[in-house]
Amino acid sequence: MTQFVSPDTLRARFSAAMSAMYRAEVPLYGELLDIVAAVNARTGGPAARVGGRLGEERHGAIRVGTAAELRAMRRFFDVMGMEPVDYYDLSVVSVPVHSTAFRPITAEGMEANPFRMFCSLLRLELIEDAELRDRAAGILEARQICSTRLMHLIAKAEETGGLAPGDADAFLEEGLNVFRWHDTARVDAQTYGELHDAHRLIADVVSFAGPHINHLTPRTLDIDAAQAEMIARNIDAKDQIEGPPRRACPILLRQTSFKALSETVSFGGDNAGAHTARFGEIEQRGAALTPKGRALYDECLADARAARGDYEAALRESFARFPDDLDAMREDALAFFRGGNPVTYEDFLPVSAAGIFQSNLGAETSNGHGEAGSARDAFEDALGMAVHDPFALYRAGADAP
Ligand code: OOG
Ligand code: NI
Repeated sequence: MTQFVSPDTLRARFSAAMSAMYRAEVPLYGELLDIVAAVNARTGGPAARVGGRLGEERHGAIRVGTAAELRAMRRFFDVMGMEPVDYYDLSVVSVPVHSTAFRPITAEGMEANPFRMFCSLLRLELIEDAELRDRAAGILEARQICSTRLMHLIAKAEETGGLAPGDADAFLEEGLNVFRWHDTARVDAQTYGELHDAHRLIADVVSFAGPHINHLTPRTLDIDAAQAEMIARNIDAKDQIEGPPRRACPILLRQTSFKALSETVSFGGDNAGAHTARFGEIEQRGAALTPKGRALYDECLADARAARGDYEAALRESFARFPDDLDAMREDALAFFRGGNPVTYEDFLPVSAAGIFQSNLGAETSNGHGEAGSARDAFEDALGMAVHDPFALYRAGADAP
């Protein structure tokens, strides 16, 4: 019988290889890893009880252009035990994409290796200019983000139930190439400019040979300390941490990032320009909330965002309504628990993701795109399956209430 390399092993090797590649491509990412490792080493208390996975923990993000590309990504990540969880509608903040996150769907899988990939699909229909929209679609149709060899290996894994060691090596090598940075655009400077004027993200997705990884995010146990250290090192960090305020009992997800780098790209010949896409992010994870807890979180956040004046103060004030005590959180059924401890939130937050997108797009995010509305059905059609419901996954791994 053939001995297959397990999906957990493939995922762990892929995550490590991505980290090495991004570290070489974006040295500031390496600096973030150093900061996070130092902060985590000196953070004790209950936050430190996150098991052995922490040093290996990271998520990445990519953006694809077509339904076919999204489906290829779904099949690619499935080989490594990563399935689409949740639907994120970014049009609510005028970003023309919608997204899911590929990740292991069991607590055991997350423990074996917690690598996740946030994956956005461009919504070409949100380009208002019909001529430009058709041109962008044509450019995307003509590219192949996965090599023939990679597609062959994915099909082999699907048909035979896994990959033997030699095939696994080839799969990982070909897979890594999909997410590599290309400093030469596939479009001329004129086209790039038009795409960019429609939306900076459209230029990012359409102009290159593939969906370059745009950030890779390590997990810190104390994001305030890590943020302070970023600032102390003169890293161009966002002013504000996204998500809930600092609490004794962290909930969901808090994130911050350094702003996207301006990088030189070639448009053929000696025609060069600058493109900003790649950045660095860090995150702190807290308890996964029940639907009731999430509704309360959304209310608190909406209140803070509606308030005038100092946002941090408004955030602290509005979240005073959210009990910051594990017993109260359990009694009020606000969070999921397993064996006395909160279950860690493994997913993302649309409003936080929006803040991350926005901070890296500059101030002019909207370019006239209104709120286009959710297109979840279209997304799931493109994906070729329904996304998993995160609440159902947390419930399955938690103690009965
Ligand atoms: C993805 C932004 C979302 C997060 O951590 O919320 C994300 C992107 O910029 O492509 O990664
Ligand atoms: Ni991220």
